Amino acid sequence: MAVSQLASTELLDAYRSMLTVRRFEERVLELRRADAFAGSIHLCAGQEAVPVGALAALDPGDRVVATYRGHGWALACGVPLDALMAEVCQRATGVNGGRGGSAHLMAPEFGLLGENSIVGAGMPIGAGAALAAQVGETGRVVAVSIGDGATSQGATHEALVFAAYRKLPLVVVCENNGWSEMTPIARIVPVADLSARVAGLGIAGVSVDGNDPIAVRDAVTDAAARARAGDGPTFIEARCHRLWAHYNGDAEHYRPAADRDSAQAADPVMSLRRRLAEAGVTEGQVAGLEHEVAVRVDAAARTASSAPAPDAAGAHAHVNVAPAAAGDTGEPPEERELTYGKAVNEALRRELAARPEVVVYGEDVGHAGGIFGVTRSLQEEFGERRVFDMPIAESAILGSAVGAALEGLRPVVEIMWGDFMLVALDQLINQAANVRYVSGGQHGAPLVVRTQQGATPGSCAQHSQSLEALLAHIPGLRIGVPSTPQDAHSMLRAAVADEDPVVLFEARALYQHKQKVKLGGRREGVGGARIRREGGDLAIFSWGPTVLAAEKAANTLAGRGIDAAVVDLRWLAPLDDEAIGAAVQRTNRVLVAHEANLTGGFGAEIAARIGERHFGDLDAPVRRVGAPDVRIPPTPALQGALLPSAASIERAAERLAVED
Ligand SMILES: Cc1ncc(C[n+]2csc(CCOP(=O)(O)OP(=O)(O)O)c2C)c(N)n1
Repeated sequence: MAVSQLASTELLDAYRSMLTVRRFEERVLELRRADAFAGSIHLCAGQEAVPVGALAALDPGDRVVATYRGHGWALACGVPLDALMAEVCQRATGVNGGRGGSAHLMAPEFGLLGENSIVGAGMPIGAGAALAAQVGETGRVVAVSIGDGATSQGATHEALVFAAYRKLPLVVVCENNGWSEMTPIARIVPVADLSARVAGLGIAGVSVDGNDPIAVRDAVTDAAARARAGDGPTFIEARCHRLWAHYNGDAEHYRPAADRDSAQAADPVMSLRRRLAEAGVTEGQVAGLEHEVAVRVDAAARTASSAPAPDAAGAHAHVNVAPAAAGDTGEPPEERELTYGKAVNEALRRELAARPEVVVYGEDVGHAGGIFGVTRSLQEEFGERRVFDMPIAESAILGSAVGAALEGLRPVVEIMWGDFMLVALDQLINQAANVRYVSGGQHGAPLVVRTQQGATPGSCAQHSQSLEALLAHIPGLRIGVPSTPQDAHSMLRAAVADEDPVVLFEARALYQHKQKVKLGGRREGVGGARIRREGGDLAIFSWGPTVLAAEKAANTLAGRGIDAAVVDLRWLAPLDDEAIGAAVQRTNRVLVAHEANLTGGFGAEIAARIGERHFGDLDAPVRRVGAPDVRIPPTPALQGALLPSAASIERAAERLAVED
C-alpha cells in the first residue's frame, strides 16, 4: 500500500507504539547506568517496527514467544508499562515479581509466553504452543521472534522441521539486525536472504523491510492467514538494524562506524515520523503524542525505581507446587497380569481416555507403537492428532512439550533412550524447570517425559547410561525411576496428574517383566518410597532395576542370618526423606545400590543427607555399590565386570553388617 493510501490514524498508532518502545528502552538504559538494577540488558532500539507491525496483524488471543531482546514485544503484546518496567528493574511489583528480569520475563495473560535467554530455544516452545492451538482447534496463531544468529541453532531447525511436518500455525519472525552478538551474520551464513534458509524444509519464506511497521504487518497478516487456514508455518525475515550495542556493557569495538551510521540513517522511528508529515499529520499532533508517550514512560520509570525489591524471604518459593496427591481414577478397580511395558501402555491408554488434554508423542511412537512396543495401538485408538510420530528432533520433542503444557495440554512425550535426552537438555533444564519459579508461581509446565535407560547385554556406551542423578540435580523437575510393572503403571498415572514437569526413567531391562498389576480405583500421588523387604540389620536403598538385585541379595543374606531391609526409593524428586530416616533409625547401617557410576551418583546425595541428619545414629559409614567411573562397553563379559549385581550387593552388605 502506498504511503498516501495509509490512514494517518494507522500511522499514528504505529508511531505511538514504536515511540513508546524507544522511550522505554532509553529509560531502561538510563536506569541501568544509574545502577537501579543489576545485570545485562539487550535493548531493541532500531527494531521497534518489527514487534509493533507484527502485533498489529495478530488477534488478541494469539501468542508470542520472544527473546532476551523482547521489551518491544512485551509492550506490543500489551504488558502494562509499569509492571514491565518494574520487572526489568527487578522489583517486587514487576510482572514476574523480579524473577524474570529483562531477559527472561513472561506474561502469558497478555499472550507473551516468555522471553528466552537461550538463543533459539523459544522456537520449540512456540511450536508446542502452536501444537496446542491445533489440537485444541482454538484458531490461535503463535508468533516466535528470533534473531538472525538463531537461524543457525539446532533448536530452530528442529522446530521448523516439526512445524512444517504438522502444519502448525506458527509465524517465525526473524529480526535480522545484521549482527549475531559481535559477529556479522553475513560472515557466517553464505546466503543473502535468510528466508531462503527454510526453502528446503517446505516452509514459506519471505524477506521484508523490518524498518517499516506496515510491511511487517502485511507479511504477518498473510502468514497468520496461512496458519489459520491450516497451511502451516511461515518464516519472515524482517531486515532491520541494531541501533545500539548488543548489550549495555558492549563497547562495540568490533563494529565499523559506517555500519553504525547506516543504522542511524535507517532509524525506523524517525522514518515513520517523516511519513506522518507526508500523510498530512501536523507537527502539533506529533508533538502532542510525543509528550504523552514521554510522560507515561517517565512515570513508569519513576514508579519502578522507587518500587521495593522482592522480599528475600520468598526466594525459596515457587520451585514446584505440592506433588500430585493420591486420588480416585473413577475407573473400576481390577487386576491384570501385565509386562512392565504393557503396564506403561495401559497407563497411557487410560490417561488418553480420561483426559482430552493428554497428547502422546515421540520418535516412532505413533504408527509403529514405539521401538519397544510400549505405545502400540494407542494411535489407532486415539487418532493421529493425539498420538503421533515426531521427527528425530529431541529439542523439538521436549521444547514443544513445554509450549504445549503452557497452553493447557498434558504432553506425555517419549525420548527413545535416556542417552538421547542429552542432545536436548536445554529444554528440560533451562526451560521446563524454570517456568514456575520465573513466573513467581503463576504458571507451570506440567509435562511428562518418559524415557528408558540402563545397560543390557550388547548396549553400547551411548545406549547404556543411567542418568537420573543428572536431572535430580535440577530444582523444578520431578524424577521417578520405576522398578516394577505396578510402579511403571502407577507412577506414570501419578506423573500425568502432577502440575510440574516429571521425568520417568523406565528400565529397558525390565520391559518384559510380568506382574499382577492393579488398575483403576485409587490413583497414587507423586512421591513415596516402597519398603520391599523389612529387615533390622541394615537397610539397602535402591531404585530402578537394581532393586531386583538388592532383593535377591537380601534373600541370600537372610539365609546367612543377616536381615537386610530393601527400600525402593522410586521417586528421587521428591525424595522420601521420612522413609530414609525411618530405615536408618531401625538399622543404623545403610547401603545404597544403583546402576549409575558412583561419582556424583544419586547415592552420594543420599549418603550426604544421612550424614547431615543422622550422623550420630550410624554404626558404620554409608556404603555405596554402583558402577565404577568408566564408560559402559557393549560386551557382556566387560559389562559383567562393571555393573552392580546381586553378588556385589551381597558382598558389600555382608561387610557392612559387621563393620565398626
Ligand atoms: C545457546 C546460546 N548460545 C550463545 C548465547 C550467547 N548469545 C547471547 S545473544 C547472542 C547473539 C544472538 O544473535 P541473534 O540471534 O542474531 O540475536 P540478536 O542478539 O541480534 O537479537 C549470543 C551468541 C546464548 N545466549 N545462547
